[in-house]
Amino acid sequence: MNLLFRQLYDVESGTFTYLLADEESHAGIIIDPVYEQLDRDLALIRELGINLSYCVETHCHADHVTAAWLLRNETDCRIAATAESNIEGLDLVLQHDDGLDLGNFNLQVLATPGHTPGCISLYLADPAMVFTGDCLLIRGCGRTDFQTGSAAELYHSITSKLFKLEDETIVYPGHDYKGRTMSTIGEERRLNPRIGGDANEQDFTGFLDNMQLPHPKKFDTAVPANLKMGQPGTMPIAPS
Ligand SMILES: N[C@@H](CCC(=O)N[C@@H](CS)C(=O)NCC(=O)O)C(=O)O
Ligand SMILES: [Fe+2]
Repeated sequence: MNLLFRQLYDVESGTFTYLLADEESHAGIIIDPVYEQLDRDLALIRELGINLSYCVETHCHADHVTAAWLLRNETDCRIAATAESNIEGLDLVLQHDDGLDLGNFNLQVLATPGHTPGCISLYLADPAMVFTGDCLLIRGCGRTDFQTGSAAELYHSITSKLFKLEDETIVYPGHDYKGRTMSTIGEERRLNPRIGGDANEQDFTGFLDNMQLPHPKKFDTAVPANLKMGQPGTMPIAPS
């Protein structure tokens, strides 16, 4: 029982896309595909003989447009996300504790709101790995200053859900802006400067509420397009 696993990267937005499949049944899942990377991802899916069952959006992205709609057009995948993501036209509405069946493997949905109210993480018990979207990043976390984010909610998602996983669980985030690719729950619990070590809720929310970051460059294009699963024609300006 082998897991086929690929971590893919979009340089422009710093976004990770993950492709997983059960080598026996060929059932696969893609997590957070990027519009401009459709050809790359589709070629890989076809080369590896993956039957794509699911395309999961960890949340409604604010910084890039999803390739979900385009991928559904080309494969048998069902587009899945939470109701709280407000994404319209989903094939599958996910809730905390739902399981996504990949033959010999099962990914568990963890509701991890905070960056947005509809954010989820996906947990695989064996081999232990968690896809944290924009909840927990490597030595960081998702921002909470738009899309009705909440620093307090994010604190509780990380401490009461993600940090309850085994130390050895590998963390695969939705983004990294410094070239890092993975971490572990134990490492982040110890070393994450915002929420690890001795940091308490007040430290965490105080930091996030005062970050004053500029909005993502594609914010105005990405959010409306992603609310419609990245269907072409739904962006005010087509992605370049
Ligand atoms: N400079 C990036 C900003 C990206 C950004 O704000 N990313 C969000 C995720 S959608 C985030 O939470 N970033 C956390 C951080 O920068 O610490 C862009 O323009 O796209
Ligand atoms: Fe995000």
